[in-house]
Amino acid sequence: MRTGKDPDGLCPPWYILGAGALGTLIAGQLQAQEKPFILLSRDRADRHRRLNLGDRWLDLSLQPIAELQQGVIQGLIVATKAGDCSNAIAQVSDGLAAEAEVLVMANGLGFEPELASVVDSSRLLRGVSTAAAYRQGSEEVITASHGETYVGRMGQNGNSEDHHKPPSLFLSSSLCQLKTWSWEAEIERRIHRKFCINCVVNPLSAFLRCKNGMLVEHPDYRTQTQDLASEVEEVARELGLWSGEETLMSAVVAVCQSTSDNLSSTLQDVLAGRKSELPFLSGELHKRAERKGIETPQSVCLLDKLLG
Ligand code: KPL
Repeated sequence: MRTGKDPDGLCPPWYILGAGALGTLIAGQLQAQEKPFILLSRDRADRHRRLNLGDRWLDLSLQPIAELQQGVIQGLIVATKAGDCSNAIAQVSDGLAAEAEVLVMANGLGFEPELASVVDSSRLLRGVSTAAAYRQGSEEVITASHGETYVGRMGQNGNSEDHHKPPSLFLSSSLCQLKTWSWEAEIERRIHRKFCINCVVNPLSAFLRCKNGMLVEHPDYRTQTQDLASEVEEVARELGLWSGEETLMSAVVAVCQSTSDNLSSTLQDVLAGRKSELPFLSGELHKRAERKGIETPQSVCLLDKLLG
């Protein structure tokens, strides 16, 4: 079942693993621009998503993983949480063609070693997106912002030259053609930047149970956002994750304003009683800081309150 059209019939579909908010939004972006895709579901009974694009609804069909044929996947987009990527990829490993490209969209850092055990680094791509969407009930996804999505290669086996290899023809004729998507040779820098922003927005919005915009609009919340951003920025500069003149707070303000109606992915997880990505955000920041003898009291306090 190919759910996106392909007028030329030339491009193989991208298979999307993880039919949550981001996976469904990516499927919608592909469908809106007539690029072929297949949105996968883990559960045979889970067959349908409705995506609100602001001005219209899109109906999307899901294909159960159990119905995947061997070796059909040329391109896989993994839109699961950081801690679930490796298991999710392992579940479709029979479906992956030998040369398949695997694009991992997860937020956070610290899950890369586990990923390396299921995907060869030469086929691994990383994506960073400022797109935002949230789920409404079990089938509906509401787009809060189409944002910008960047895709690139991490250096392989410590070889920093590898990330300068250009995108494959498949990638440049499909995902890189989407309006809000682009190729990024320096993807690691973008991953670090998003990590720092998520280390502020995600735990705090989950703790305060507020939409992203409130973090900078509500005076008391803005003070707490500023305090946490100062802590994260100081550590991130020491760890080489944040550089340049821009303050983390100004980047956080920009993201909160452009996704003001969104519930952060961590708040969505907390409200739904799901495991969140916090161990790969504030948890990972704290781990790295601790190794350097730096304290992160606000992040640790939020982790204690949110993870118990
Ligand atoms: O990445 C996000 C998330 O919620 O995980 C942001 C950009 C903060 C959007 O909500």
